[in-house]
Amino acid sequence: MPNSKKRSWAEPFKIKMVEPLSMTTIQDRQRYIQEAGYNTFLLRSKDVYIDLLTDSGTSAMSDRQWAGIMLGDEAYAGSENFYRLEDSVKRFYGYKYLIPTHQGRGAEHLLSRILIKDGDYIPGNMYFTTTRLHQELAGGTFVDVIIDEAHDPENLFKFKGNIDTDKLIKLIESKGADKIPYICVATTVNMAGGQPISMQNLKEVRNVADKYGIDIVHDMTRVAENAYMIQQHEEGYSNKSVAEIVKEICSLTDHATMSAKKDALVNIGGFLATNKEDVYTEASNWVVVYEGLHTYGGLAGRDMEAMAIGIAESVQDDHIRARIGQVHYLGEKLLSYNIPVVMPLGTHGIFLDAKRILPHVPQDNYPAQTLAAELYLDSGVRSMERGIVSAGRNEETGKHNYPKLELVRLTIPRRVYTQAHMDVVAESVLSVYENRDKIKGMEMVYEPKYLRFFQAKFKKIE
Ligand code: P71
Repeated sequence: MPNSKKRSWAEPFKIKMVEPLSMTTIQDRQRYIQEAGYNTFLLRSKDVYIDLLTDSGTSAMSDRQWAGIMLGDEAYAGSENFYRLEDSVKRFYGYKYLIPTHQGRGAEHLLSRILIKDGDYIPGNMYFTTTRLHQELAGGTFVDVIIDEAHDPENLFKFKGNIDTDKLIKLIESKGADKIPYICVATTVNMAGGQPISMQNLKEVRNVADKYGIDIVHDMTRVAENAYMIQQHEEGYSNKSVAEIVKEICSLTDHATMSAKKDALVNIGGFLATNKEDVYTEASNWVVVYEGLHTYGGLAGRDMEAMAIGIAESVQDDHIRARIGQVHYLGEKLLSYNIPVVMPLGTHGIFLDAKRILPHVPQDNYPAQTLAAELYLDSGVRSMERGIVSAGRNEETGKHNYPKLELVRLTIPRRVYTQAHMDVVAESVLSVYENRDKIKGMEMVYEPKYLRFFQAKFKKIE
């Protein structure tokens, strides 16, 4: 019986242009994945059916954004689009100074280089691969101060992106505040499964930062998604708009790095933003060395225009409700099949718990990497390993880091796929799950030195 009380969410857009998908046979896929060394990063996208590798740079732009592309002011210096972007960043995020960069890691590079000295420690709510590497390359050591619950995929706490302020204070007291250039706060926490931080926790972190005179750097890659979770689940926020909550989050931080390829709905772009003039001055000097002049930072004028418009669209309540609604639709479907996924459901994707799906595969044989390859083999759905391969090696001992979370991420691009695609994905995961006993692990046969997950190659254990 249909339930007349139930009201579904629907996408707040209609589709104006389509891009055909290609289908492959199982024989094709066997060849493609073997040639790719069982690494989904090394597949050609034409050989992928539904691409859930990442939500980064893969979103669909709106007709407004595409129209903005035609308004590119391709001047080397002082492009009109830079000023429009600056205006958007001030209006929606509230930061005073803006330096565009080619993407998020460009901003991470500049900020790490400016703020970190040799021997410093950088506390953060769980590591992110590129963020941590830039901190290390600048001479720092990342320290994970996220709450313990974040490392437990079955824990149902709503704000698993929170920082454990006791851990944070202990670190500051033991190393000395002069060894902590900043606290890194990500909204949401990608590696924990797309988990949000609460406003209350952020305020507590702000208090600690103020007490010790330490800055906060905001990795605001998915800030609108985090704001939506606050609106839905934190007391006192249900009547505030996502846009208001986003602005409040930003107001509690000093500097920001942004990969606009996620929340801000563009295919390329990012920025560094700050409220501090001295950091801005130094960043505008370094940016010309590594990215481009401070009014374009490696981007075309048209890219900055699309970003300025994307930022405004990204904080609309109906957009973000439908975006996270779709992610949760897939999650609920997998849960109804009893497939172990990270709980609570995250905001940018659903994370399969490879440790529980393949308990018979030791972590040294890369369960998540194996599961991602099997999913591709089954249906051509591309996902991403977020486990031991992503975690890399310990700098000193040279041994693998063994993360508690061994996950396969089904990441949903924004405004790209339909509910029917989500059904197909869920059915494919189920089919792999039903055959899980036959799955053995893999061995690594090639390992690059930096960010090894991008290019590592594997072979199956027969
Ligand atoms: C994602 C990505 C893109 C990516 C990066 C590294 C390995 C695999 C995939 C990028 C992020 C991110 C956060 C929280 C900074 C960056 C870097 N995420 N912080 O999830 O999620 O931004 O890619 O624009 O350089 O697939 P960048």
